[in-house]
Amino acid sequence: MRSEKAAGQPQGSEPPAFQDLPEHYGCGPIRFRGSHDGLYERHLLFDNVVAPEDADSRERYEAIARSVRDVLSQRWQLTEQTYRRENPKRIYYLSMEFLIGRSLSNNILNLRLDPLARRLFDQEHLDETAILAEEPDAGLGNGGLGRLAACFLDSMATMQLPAMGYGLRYEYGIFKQTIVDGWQREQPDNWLRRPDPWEIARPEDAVEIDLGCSFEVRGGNLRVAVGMPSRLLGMPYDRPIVGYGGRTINTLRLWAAATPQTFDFQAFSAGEFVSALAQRLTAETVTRVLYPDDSTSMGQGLRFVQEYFLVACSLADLIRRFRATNSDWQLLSDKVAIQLNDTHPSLAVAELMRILLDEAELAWDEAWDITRRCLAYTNHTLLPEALEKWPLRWFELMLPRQLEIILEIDRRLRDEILARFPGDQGRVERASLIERGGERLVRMANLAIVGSHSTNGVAEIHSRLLRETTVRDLAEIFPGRFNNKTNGVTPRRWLLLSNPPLARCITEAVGDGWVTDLAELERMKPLVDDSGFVDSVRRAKRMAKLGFAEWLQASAGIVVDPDAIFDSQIKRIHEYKRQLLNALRIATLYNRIRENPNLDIAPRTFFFSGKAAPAYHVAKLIIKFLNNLAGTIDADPVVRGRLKVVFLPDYCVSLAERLIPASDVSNQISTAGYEASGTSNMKFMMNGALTIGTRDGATIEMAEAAGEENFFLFGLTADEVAGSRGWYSPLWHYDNEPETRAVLDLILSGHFCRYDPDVVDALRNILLTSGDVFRHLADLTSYLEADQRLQALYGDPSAWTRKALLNIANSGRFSSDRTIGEYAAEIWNAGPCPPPPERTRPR
Ligand code: 26Q
Repeated sequence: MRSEKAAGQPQGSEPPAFQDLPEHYGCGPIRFRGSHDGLYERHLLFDNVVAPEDADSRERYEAIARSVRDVLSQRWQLTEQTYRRENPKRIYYLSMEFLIGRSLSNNILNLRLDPLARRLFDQEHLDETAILAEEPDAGLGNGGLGRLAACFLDSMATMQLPAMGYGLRYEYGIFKQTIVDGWQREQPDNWLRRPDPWEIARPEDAVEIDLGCSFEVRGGNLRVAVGMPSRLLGMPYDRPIVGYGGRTINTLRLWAAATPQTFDFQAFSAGEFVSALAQRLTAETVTRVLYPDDSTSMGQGLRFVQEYFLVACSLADLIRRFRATNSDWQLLSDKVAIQLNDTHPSLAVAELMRILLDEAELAWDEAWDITRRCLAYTNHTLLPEALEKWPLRWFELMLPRQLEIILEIDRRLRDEILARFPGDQGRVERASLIERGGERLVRMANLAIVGSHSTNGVAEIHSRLLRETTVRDLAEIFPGRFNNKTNGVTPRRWLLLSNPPLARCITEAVGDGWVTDLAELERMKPLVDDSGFVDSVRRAKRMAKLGFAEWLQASAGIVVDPDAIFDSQIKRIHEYKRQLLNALRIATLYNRIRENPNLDIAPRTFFFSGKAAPAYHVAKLIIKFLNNLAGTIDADPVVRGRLKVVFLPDYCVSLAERLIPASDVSNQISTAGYEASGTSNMKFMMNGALTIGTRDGATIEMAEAAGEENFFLFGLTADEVAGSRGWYSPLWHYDNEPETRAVLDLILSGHFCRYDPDVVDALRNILLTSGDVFRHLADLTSYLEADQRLQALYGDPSAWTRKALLNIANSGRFSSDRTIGEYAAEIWNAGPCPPPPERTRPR
């Protein structure tokens, strides 16, 4: 035995291996209880120095997470080794947001370690729910765009694509929302307070970034110090992205900003200890916090620096990787595909040109050709106020070389347009990268379109409107660049992980192929009339509802009736998403019951959840109104027990994972033409909720897939909304529709807002006086009609479940695997690069 040899080790021979240390080293033999491999106890003991029986649930979470990481680390580095050896075309997904949520249960699931984890939880009598809840959500995003990036990473790893995500390691993610007296309050999300077992710092891969100016903090604000060039250090932190099956493990690399010189020694010796350190604080400010806005972009200098920092670090890193195995710059576009998640990283056009011109010393035409072949851009919004435009002055101060390049791109673009459309100066101005008039602005969408080979929207209607309205001139100049990639969501997190009862029921019926090929759900179709199967789907929904109700009571003390229809609208609070229209519907139902207490109406619980951008006053007011509505209904003895409104604070990925499986009804009711795609709509669909919604975003394609007869569509179309712009009047609806008038009279009488007359004034203004920009009143009547049909159907449980089942069976197209397959084939021209299948043992 090696340990015997070690114990009797004669001096001068080989020292014992660590695991062979004899008892007299002071600790006695190390023993681990249980029949598993003991990783968990080892981590508790050696990382936290705590006995398993004394550990608290946070320590347990860390030990389990580290054990899971142990299991994946070998495959993780094997994946990277394979990419280095095979040198395939790599995909880089650049995004200012990755809304990851929790990782432990997802990684266990994707590694197929769930049976092992189950045994550990059982043997050690661990409280699984409490332990999983110790992991903070990684909330590095605002909403749809950030969550889409996270779903894409899951799909790319599952499909064994050689892909990598690049983002920022914000110290503070999306703020925590609390509700005080009905109003939203924001609290900082200090998610990294405790060590995060999923991140690995890679100081050896740090990069240095040059800026044309310095920054100082004055009076709490970041200010530019002109004419003082500075450097930032980009410190990478890697997170594993486990593909389903655990064969491919890709990397999400997040950059943290730091000062390159750990100390300014000269200042230090001159007695400037404090200011030397203070400068370091300034550098770290750059990645301190995620901007909590998802619809306006104006006026934030620090955001501009954040965007450049992401671009500069990521490009430096991927170019270094390219150069390690390739000497010919001409090969760059054969080896690198860079996807820009919205315009936020679109400075990549100028930065890549700078690298190719100044570092690779290529000629302009060569550099331009390579840049365009490498880059592709995804647009996520048509809202004009959300289109990024940065003051040209900021470029002068911070990025003078990049500005020079942008102006040269613009000069050539103008020449090209004039050559093709002689005399059309209007078109030149509209398509230009520079907006003139007032202060000169750089139009980031135009930069991204002109400097890339592909521009895509995220649903058919959105891609069409993008081409026909938002950037029409550029679409006419470069028609071949424009394409659609309808969004999708990962069925691993959004069905297999979040809804075990339904996932089991589906697998029992059609096998488990759907997990990696969601189109397989279609095989459920022949079973729609099989009453046994329909019953099992109904029971699965019931279990999810019971589970949610239990959790809600335990965690928030809120009691809901699982026999009620669970009717949800969960998303950012925004006027165009029309939470107010939902409130008008609920207030109308309330009115109907009060006027006719014997009304036969199915009990319903309406769930709202979502955050408002802290500076978006109207959105915050909508939250207040929803809470007042909830309170008034709860206090009304006639309506209480029949209708209930619940506003769930602090919407996040983990809350969505709980509520979506439990929901019967999904509200997707944006003003048509405004929601680019939506993605929660898809999650609801695959979890067997029925959708009541407008013809907007991907909801249109979902209804097409499920059959309109299995959907509750209502309201104006996007073309009708656009066409009504000249003549629409909310007053017409108030004057001519008795229920519309009644509900407005009730709301404007202050019935729900007795102590908040300001809220009433604001609602009057939004819905009537200011012209009801988002057409709430135009769609209210048809919303109520669709709602009536939906209620009637609920009275027939097997007809309801039949429709739910057809929705699930037709949701296969909305897997992010399908979306990523299209990006890979049609934009990136890249394919899988699987690591060798056998387990390799450490040498
Ligand atoms: C820009 C500049 C400065 C500060 C913030 C921003 C910013 C940040 C986030 C602007 C927009 C966003 C996020 C947008 C977003 O989430 N859009 C949603 O993207 C989803 C995925 O494609 C779609 O499904 C939704 O329809 C779309 O609203």
